Amino acid sequence: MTFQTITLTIADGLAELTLNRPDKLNAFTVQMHGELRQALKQVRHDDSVRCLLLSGAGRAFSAGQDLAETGPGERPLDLAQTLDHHYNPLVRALRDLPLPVVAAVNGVAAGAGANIALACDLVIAGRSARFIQAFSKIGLVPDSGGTWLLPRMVGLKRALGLCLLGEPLQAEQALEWGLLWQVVDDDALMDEARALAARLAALPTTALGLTKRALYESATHNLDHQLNMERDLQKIAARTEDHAEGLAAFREKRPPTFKGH
Ligand code: LHQ
Repeated sequence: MTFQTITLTIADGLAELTLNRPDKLNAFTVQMHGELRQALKQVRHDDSVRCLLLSGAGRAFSAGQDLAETGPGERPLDLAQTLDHHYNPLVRALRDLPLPVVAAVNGVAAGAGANIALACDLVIAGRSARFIQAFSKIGLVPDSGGTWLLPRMVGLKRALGLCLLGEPLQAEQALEWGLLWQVVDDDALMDEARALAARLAALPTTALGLTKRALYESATHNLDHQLNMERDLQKIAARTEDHAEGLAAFREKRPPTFKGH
C-alpha cells in the first residue's frame, strides 16, 4: 500500500511507521489520520509484527494538528468531531495494539504530537527533543489523552505547570520526570530506537500485549479488580507456546527463542 503522508515498512518482526510531512513538522491532517488508520489496521492484522516503532521524518516528531487545515467549504474545523473521528481513535489504536509500541522522538513534539508520542508504550528521545503542551498558546485544552496521562506520569502539579504555561519540556527533564524510557544523542536516535524495538520484538509478544493491557487498565481498577484481571490474563499467557519455551529454556540453561504466541 502506498501512502503520501506516512511511510510504513515491515521486516523482521518490526513495523516502522514514520510521520512524513517534514516541511510542516509532520503536522496531522485528515489525510494523515486516514493513512495512519489504514497502516495500524495492517500492522494489527499482520501476525509477523511483534513491535511497532513510530517516528517522524525530518527535524520534528510532530507539531500536532495542522493549524492551516480547514473543514468542508473552508469552514473552521469542528474540533470535537476531529477528536472523535481522528485523534481519539488513534490514541486508542496505539494503546489497544496487543504488542509493544515505541516512539522515537527527534526534535519537537507539540500539542497532539506530544501526546500521541506519550501514548506509545516506551518513548526514546534525542537529546534535543522537546515536548510542548502547546494548546494554551492557542486557547485550547490539552487533548489526545494528555490530561489523563500527564498527571499519572508526572504528578498533578507538574502536569498543571506544563499544560497551563505551554513551555517546552526538554528531553533530559522529561526523562527525570518519568515521561521517557531513554534519552540518547540525536544522531544515535534511530539506531538506538531500532535496537530497543528489535529487543522487544524478540520477547513473548502475547504476554507483552496482555501486560500492557493490565498496566493501562490498572489506572481505573481497585486492587481486588486488578488481582482478578491478573489471574485471567495469566491463564491466557500460561497457554502460550512462549511460556512453555521460557520454562524449557530456563530448565535447559539456554536463552529462549520466543515466537510471539
Ligand atoms: C505547522 C505547524 C502546525 C501547520 C509548524 N500546523 N504548520 C486537535 C484537534 C483539532 C484541532 C486542534 O488541535 C488539536 C490538537 C493540537 O495539536 S493543537 C496544537 C497544535 N500545534 C501547535 O500549536 C504548535 C504550532 N507550532 C509551533 O508552535 C512551532 O512551529 C513549533 C514550536 C512546533 C516549532 O517551531 P520552529 O522550530 O520555530 O518551526 P516553525 O514554526 O518555523 O515551523 C516550520 C514550518 O512548519 C512552518 O512552515 P513554513 O511554511 O512557514 O516553513 C510552520 O508554519 C509549519 N508548522 N507547526 N501545527
